[in-house]
Amino acid sequence: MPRAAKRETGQPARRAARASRERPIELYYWPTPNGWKISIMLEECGLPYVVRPLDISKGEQFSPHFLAISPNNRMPAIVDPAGPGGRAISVFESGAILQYLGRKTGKFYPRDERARVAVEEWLFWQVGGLGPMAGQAVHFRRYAPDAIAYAIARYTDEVNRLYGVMNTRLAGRDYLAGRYSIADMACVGWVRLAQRQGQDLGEFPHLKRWFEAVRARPAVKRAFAIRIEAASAVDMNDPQVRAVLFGQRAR
Ligand SMILES: N[C@@H](CCC(=O)N[C@@H](CS)C(=O)NCC(=O)O)C(=O)O
Repeated sequence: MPRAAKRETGQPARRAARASRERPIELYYWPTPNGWKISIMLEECGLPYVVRPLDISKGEQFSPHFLAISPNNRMPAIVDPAGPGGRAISVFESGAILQYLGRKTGKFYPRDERARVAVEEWLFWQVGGLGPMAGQAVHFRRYAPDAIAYAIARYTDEVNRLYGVMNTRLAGRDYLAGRYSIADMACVGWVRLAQRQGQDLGEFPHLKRWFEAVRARPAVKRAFAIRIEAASAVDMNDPQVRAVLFGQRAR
């Protein structure tokens, strides 16, 4: 769980760290691949934070308080009391949160333009591709009321293609953007659930090696170890849970 902030170098970072020590970042969180991205980054940076569990199975994502922070009714979201100018800021969308924390701390999100472009390519690749496709694969494989063969094949195949892309990318380098970065943090939680997406990591040796290396990191272990008891008890076959999560339309 949250650890004390480490001392940063440079004036703004030191000021931010001092302010952060006083008031932790609030992380609106539920244990899913999107939530893990941010708990991993907070742990990697040693930023103090508090977990605000957001029970998406009960519809807490639709509360006015949360919608003011995250108008898309999705977690993760953060509130940083020591935002720009020393004033609080809220951030939603996991990619935007990772970039914000990377800029705030100067960690895992390089300033050098070429290195930054590489990180952003793989970060956006995850947010626009791997995440949505893996999410649909899991939905049609596990949660759809009928087993629709076409939908299952379409999303399982697409995730398989994406795993292949990562595998090829990782053949010549340790991490997606060369050095360990927010791009790896964005992807690791999805690869953790490969089996549910109908994927066998045995097919992807470079991806498997990367996955083992990332998940062995102490910060990643701590992030994955955060337990939310209520989440373990959610029954995805419960009609009330399904009514909250599935079939959402504009409100
Ligand atoms: N693009 C969003 C996706 C976040 C997302 O899909 N979160 C899911 C859980 S993994 C959620 O909050 N679902 C609530 C709902 O479906 O109402 C991000 O990257 O932050």
